[in-house]
Amino acid sequence: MEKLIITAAITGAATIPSLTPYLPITPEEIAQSAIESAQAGAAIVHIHARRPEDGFPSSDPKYFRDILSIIQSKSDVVICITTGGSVLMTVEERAKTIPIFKPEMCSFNMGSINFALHTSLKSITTFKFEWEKDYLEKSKDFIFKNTFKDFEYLCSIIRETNTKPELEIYDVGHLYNLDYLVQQGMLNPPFHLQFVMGVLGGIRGTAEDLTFLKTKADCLFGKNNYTWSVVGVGAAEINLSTMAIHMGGHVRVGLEDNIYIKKGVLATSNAQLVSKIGQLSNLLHREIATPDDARKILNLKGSNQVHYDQKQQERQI
Ligand code: KMH
Ligand code: ZN
Repeated sequence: MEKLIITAAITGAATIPSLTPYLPITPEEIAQSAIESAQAGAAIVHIHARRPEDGFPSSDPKYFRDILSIIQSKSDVVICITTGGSVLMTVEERAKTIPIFKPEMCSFNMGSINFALHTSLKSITTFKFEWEKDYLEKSKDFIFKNTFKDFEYLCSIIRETNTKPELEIYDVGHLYNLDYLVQQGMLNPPFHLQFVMGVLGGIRGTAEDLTFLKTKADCLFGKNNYTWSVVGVGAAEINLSTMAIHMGGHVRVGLEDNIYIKKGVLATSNAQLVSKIGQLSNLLHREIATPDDARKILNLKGSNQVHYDQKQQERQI
């Protein structure tokens, strides 16, 4: 079996600071957590940014520049920048970092869904920041918009920057959306699919759901035309990760998707979640991929192009 690629999703936009004191917020904290995750075995880090003063999800390139420059001064980990941002941002805002930083990978959300976070409200009694309560309450009415027009826009960006998309599949219809883009010649194999399971609004994180998505992807694209990874949002994380390790898929973990190391116990870092997957993989006799292994497995443009031109970036910011 191929080596296991572990992706660490460091901070995201769905986890709010009041849920855990261990959520990295400032660019320095996000970068440090990414570096520690890489040391613990992550080959890829999935990066969002937040406003340092209150943790509100941000698309501001100046924060991304700080995060990336710290990570890249200390680690050769593969960088995957979000184009999902937060559900409150437009697609233009969400994707504006990609032409600037030209990362090896970026997320590419394969369809619109409800993305409800309000269920977290019941576990919080006091909020650290003013925006948080409203953000969770309003999520009852959020639609995470990813239309065919948005796909066209993102396809043009990834083509120009030669960035490999991590195709986020939240439900089975998203595989059919991808199939349509393939038929139109807008995306070409080999694909990297990320099955995001357990969002309230998307497919659940059960064993049957994962085998169903995998079977559908095999039928539509052919087993050898794609690699895949799984994100189990919340409690589904460890079970789905175990399945993916066993089935030849890859795994994403991190405080963006799940804040617990075991039932009722908060993870104290992203690295702790990554280490747990490393141990699991060891028990299941699967080797862990280094960043360079991941570059080969995913056919990425390579580390020599990652180190971006600082001057060019500053001009664009
Ligand atoms: N937070 C995940 C459920 C993105 O950044 O493009 C989805 C995600 C989307 O990672
Ligand atoms: Zn994300």
